[in-house]
Amino acid sequence: MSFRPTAYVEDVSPGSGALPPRAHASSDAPSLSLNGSWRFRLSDTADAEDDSFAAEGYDAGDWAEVTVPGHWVLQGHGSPVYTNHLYPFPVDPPRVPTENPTGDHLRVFDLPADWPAGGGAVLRFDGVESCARVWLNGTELGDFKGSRLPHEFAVGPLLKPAGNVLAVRVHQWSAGSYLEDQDQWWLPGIFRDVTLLHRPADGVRDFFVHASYDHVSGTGTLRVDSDVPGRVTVPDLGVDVATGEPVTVPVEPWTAETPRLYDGVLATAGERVRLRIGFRTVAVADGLIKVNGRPVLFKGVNRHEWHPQRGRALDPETMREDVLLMKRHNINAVRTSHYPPHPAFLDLCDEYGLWVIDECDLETHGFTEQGWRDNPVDDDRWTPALLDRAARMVERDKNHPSVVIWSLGNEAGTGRGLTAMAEWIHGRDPSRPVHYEGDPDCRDTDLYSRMYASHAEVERIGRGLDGGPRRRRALPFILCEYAHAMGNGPGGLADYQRLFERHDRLQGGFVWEWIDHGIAHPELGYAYGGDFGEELHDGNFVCDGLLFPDRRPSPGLIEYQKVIEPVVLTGDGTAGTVRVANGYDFADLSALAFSWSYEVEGEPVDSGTLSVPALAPGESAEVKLPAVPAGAPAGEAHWTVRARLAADTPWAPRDHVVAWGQIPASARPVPHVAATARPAAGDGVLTLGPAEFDARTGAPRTICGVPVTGLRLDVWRATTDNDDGAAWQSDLRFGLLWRELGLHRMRHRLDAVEPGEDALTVRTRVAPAARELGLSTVYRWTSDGDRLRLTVSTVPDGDWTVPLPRLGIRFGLPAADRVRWYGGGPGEAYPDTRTAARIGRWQSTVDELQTPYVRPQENGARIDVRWAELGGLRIEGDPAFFLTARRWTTEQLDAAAHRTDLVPGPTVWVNLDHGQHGIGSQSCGPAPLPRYHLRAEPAEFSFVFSPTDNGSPTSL
Ligand code: IPT
Repeated sequence: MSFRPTAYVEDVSPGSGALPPRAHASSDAPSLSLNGSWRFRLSDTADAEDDSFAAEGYDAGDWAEVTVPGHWVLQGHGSPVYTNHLYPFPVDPPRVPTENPTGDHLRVFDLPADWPAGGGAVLRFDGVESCARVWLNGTELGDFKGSRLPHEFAVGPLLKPAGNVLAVRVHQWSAGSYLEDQDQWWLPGIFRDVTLLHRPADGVRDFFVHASYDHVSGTGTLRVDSDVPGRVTVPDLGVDVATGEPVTVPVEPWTAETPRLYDGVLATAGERVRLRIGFRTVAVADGLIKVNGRPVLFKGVNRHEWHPQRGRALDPETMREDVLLMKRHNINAVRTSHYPPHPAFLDLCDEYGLWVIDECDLETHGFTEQGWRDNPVDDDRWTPALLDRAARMVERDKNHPSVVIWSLGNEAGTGRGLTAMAEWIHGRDPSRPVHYEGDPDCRDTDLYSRMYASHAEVERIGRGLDGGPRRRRALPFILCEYAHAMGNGPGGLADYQRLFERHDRLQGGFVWEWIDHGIAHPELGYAYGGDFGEELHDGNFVCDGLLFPDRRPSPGLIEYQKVIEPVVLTGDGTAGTVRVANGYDFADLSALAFSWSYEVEGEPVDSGTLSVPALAPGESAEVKLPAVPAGAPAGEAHWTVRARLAADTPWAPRDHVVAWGQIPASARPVPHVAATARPAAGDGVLTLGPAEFDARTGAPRTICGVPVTGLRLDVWRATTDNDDGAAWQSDLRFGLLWRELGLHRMRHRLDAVEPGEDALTVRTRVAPAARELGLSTVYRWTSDGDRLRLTVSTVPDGDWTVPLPRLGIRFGLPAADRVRWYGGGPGEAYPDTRTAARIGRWQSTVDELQTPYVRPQENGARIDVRWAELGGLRIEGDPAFFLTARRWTTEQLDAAAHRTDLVPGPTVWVNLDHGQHGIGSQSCGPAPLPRYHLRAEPAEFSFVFSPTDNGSPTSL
């Protein structure tokens, strides 16, 4: 028998046999989940011939089993493939390769004993990638494409009380794959729920809840249109009306900040459907996106569905965890990049309050490789498939108050098909604006949207100086993607936020992206592109989230949380007040309780509550701070003011900190060491106060009794994904420039060791091979007999046009575990990722200082450190410094591909940095702003070493 490709797989049509799309609903009609263990057989090709398995009585006893929902490639059958925009098959639409992994799925089920005799039944698939053909009891129901969209089949007459055989053939590749070229793993399978729904006679079919809010009168107008007439009741509002009939009543509006939902029921003769009604009105008016008459500021994220073991087959707990994490981190908006999510996710957004841009399952990015030639979205043959996708999204999700914007898709170029989708959506649901980023002319859209625009460009757009077509100039602006959260970063978030706050037209943005798509791997920790031997892949570009794959927040999320906090608490310490600004769009501050604490050297001296008026959105006030607590010790002091939840909310308990600010109260005394000790020469050794030096090299051997190795100037960092930049970046990519210059292999030439009257001076020149530029570096050691001071002076010579990665010293300690410091914390911070660093006293361990980026890279610096204690040494900085410590060298970190490559050595390597180059977002977006560049300039910085108070080995 020769191979014959299966026709429907390569057909541009959306499929055949499925029912028209309708609203997702929960009703009192019985249903039967068909999730669970299914019989499974994998073939290499989509062969038209062998469909005998679908027949009743087929014996699948020797087949494997898979869990539905799930992806077979994550269950031991075949393997995942990651590409960003490249199609992992030849581009010849709508044809797909002969090698087309095809999973036959079989499930035998009985109807529950109480399954109603009358009525019909519908079989629903909430998501299957990428194309499926379905049989029930040997009868073919049809086939479908549109992976992240629901498909239903009428099956009533085919059902039997027992022994029903459901057969589903799933093909990894299909014509639909050309429309699903999102930047993510290709993961075939039945990855969302399969459900059998009883359909009572006279049951609800499709229905559309229109619930608007008039902010002038404070009333909501409700009208529920239904294919099957019935009645609509909302007990809390005293509403009892016929479908199709509008009713206006006083209501509390729904917003993401105040997600008021009213429970209701739509009842037809045969069925009762639960309604969760949120009254709100979305409009683009006066060039702004307004909800309930007020402009909104999106503090958003792009959310792909991801779980490190289950891929895109998310369980309800994981979805809830995402929503809770978002709410707790001050995020107020989600773009469902780049496909409609599992329907339960939108229920959670309604309930907890998140603005949603619901995006259609459409991306044809790979056609960019051929200048968009043959792009399906500009080819009329594909338009029915595009319209089918638009309708399946809108019809399924139209009753969610959280969905405020429809998005046509992502990165699909431009074309008539997109216009057809927009026209259809505008006609079907005029109550929501339409978004699409890929058309700079905004022909089909109601907002101007961009991705990864630089700060400067965003500012121009904010000022209305961006020009462009007339239609676009009148539109509000969002960044549907910005701040690429790949690896260490993103940098520059605070600078974007200040622009959004300053210019009305800028209505915020959506960080790319929510979570790293790392796949849990027994040997590698988390796998990324290439780890499954893919012939084409895009490496760790798939790990670019604010959460690590296990949903632990990365420093980027902590930074974002601080940058977007809804209350801004500021002050410079001169006025004895704190300025409190309400940054909510709808809520006043009555849900928050404010407190102050007065800290000296990071130790709380006194604390109390602060009474703050219930400021309206946008309002601010100067609030008096108390008098400085009597008897407060001398030293650097701060007021820390916090805004906490005054009561439990559904998303966080009472006392959860929503916002905080620090106000300096008195400055830090600079550490001083009198240079009274004199270097003394011994047997190959120079002694100065508590330190011993190699007399020949001037390098310290012990400081305060602690052996110290390799102390020297250091400029290298293990380049971050943002340092390295994306391959297509036309701007300077610092990581490459640094390596080209040789900054990762600096040589240290010793010029002089000069013991003097009151100092030991060591002169060096630090420079890379093959280059004329270098850093003349002088180490000057002084001591008062007990403490040791190192002052490093460095002067660049040659033509330094490139900033430095870092500038400081590094050295090795034989042992260190516990770390204490006074300065910025608790987490990592760099010059443009430092907003969340709070000045305080912190403790950690060397291991916990490490940030577990999936691809190892520079990480873990603590900023603004005044003093630190580790390994028996106390180190004070003049000025404050960045502290990094780890059990491997920077070079080992730089060479590692996965966390499992990092093997702790016997030495703890400590970096004390005077400066660090900014982080930026160049792994996809702009490099750090010039003000965060670490310019090669003359610099001088000091460290004072002394033993820790309890410097015994046990406290190391
Ligand atoms: C942008 C894509 O829309 C998104 O899916 C993701 O790939 C992101 O980039 C990078 O992680 S497209 C960008 C290349 C402009």
